[in-house]
Amino acid sequence: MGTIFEIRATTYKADHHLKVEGDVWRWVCTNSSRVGDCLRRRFCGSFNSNPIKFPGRRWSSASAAARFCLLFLNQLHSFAEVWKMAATKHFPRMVSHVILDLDGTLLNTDGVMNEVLKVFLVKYGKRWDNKISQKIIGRTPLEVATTIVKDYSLSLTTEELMSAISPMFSDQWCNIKALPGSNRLIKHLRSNGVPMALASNSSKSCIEAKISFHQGWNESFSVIIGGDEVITGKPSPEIFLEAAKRMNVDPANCLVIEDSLPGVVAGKAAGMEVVAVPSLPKQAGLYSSADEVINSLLDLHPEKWGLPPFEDWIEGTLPIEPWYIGGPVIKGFGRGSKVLGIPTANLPAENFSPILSEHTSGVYFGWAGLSTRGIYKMVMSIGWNPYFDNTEKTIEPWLLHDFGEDFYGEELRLAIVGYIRPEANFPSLESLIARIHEDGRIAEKALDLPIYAGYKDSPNLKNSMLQRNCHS
Ligand code: ADP
Ligand code: RBF
Ligand code: MG
Repeated sequence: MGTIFEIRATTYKADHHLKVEGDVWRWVCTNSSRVGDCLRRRFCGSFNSNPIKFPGRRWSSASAAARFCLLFLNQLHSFAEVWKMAATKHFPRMVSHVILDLDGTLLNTDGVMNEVLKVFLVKYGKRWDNKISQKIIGRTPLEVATTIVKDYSLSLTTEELMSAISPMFSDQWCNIKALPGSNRLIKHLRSNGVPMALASNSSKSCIEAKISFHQGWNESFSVIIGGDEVITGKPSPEIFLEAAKRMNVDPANCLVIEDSLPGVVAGKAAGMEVVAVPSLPKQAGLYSSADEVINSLLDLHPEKWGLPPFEDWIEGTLPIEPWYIGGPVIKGFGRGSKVLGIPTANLPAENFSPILSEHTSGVYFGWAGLSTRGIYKMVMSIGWNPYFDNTEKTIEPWLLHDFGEDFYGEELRLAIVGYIRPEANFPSLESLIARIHEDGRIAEKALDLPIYAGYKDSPNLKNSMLQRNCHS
């Protein structure tokens, strides 16, 4: 079937078309600008519609063209019943306000929580084993305490547990790190004038204490609301509805960002758009009610929700605060990756588990120093390699150089300077390999950019980091 509907939005740089062929609609853009890519992602879907023709027009920028198309589509939506299905399925609603959860979403609270519970339970002759993590994430402090008392058959009341454990947590608040992408997101929304609320099941005073260790956070939120300020915490929508009310905005115009299942359920019940960022690995499947599930805040694309896009991506890469690891090259999984053309020089992950847990899984790149050979470009994955469904989080650095031999036992030092994408699963080994090669090309090219090239000379690549890792 030919084109039955087309919006043409010509900018000075490119031609944008929203084409509808049969019941398939597609965004077509004549160049590969970032806006073009984002539109293409967004305008893919299908629906049934009657033929409508729209005259071509010229626009001053791609985003003006996009706004025009959206406006037009929204109008059409309100007139034509047929659009309903496509619009709810494929058009995320445009929002104006963002409501963020704190623990596990902006803050890496899990590490501290595990540590405190481990120390506490030992006193009662029990061993913390992470098994109940999924049960307590996103719950109110009272619910968490009740679950622990019950699941560990402790001989104390919920109240006694809470009063014993609270000071242990407060002592640790200064040690809670921001999750990757938190500071970037807060700064971005704030500098673009997008109002933000913080809504957490923990008490308002705890929230304030925790965020006091993070510069600029307190003043970035127009509303901060704790679980003690509502009758029922998440999964009840109450806390989000109250946050919207205090921000003076319709709940339908809010985007919730949440790591926990109760939080996602609460956000949807409040009639809001919800992006889930699960804090436990391999849990994405549980979050089907969310409008989108992302791996980390680094993967958030605000423009999908009508918010200003991040502008820090450069040639398919995102610069990050560099971090450094090093150690002797050990045997990996022995999958014969070399045969596939992607040997990965594995490091003993247990030597730096704290630093590894700080960084979300994904594909990163940077520079690699081999003690006796020199410094090379490097691309790597961190995580559970979904294709192989590993049980351990590992680091898989592929040095972009042909050595023609192994170097097991040699000391390898890495400077990780940028991010490329989340880990993914693939339908075939061929498609995984093709994607890894694409990652390699992206890293190879990006590392010549001044923003990344300088780290090649980092002293961390030349001096032994073994000692430092032991202390970190
Ligand atoms: P393993 O299962 O031990 O990781 P691989 O098939 O992934 O085995 O091969 C990795 C080994 O190959 C590294 O430990 C290293 O000794 C060697 N090697 C050779 N060239 C490279 C390269 N360009 N990048 C990483 N490792 C390489
Ligand atoms: N494994 C996956 O399952 N999914 C990925 O998205 C993925 N991306 C990778 C990207 C790079 C740059 C590298 C070097 C490896 C990646 N891997 C990924 C891991 C790959 O499966 C693994 O290194 C080899 O199978 C060797 O164990
Ligand atoms: Mg390997």
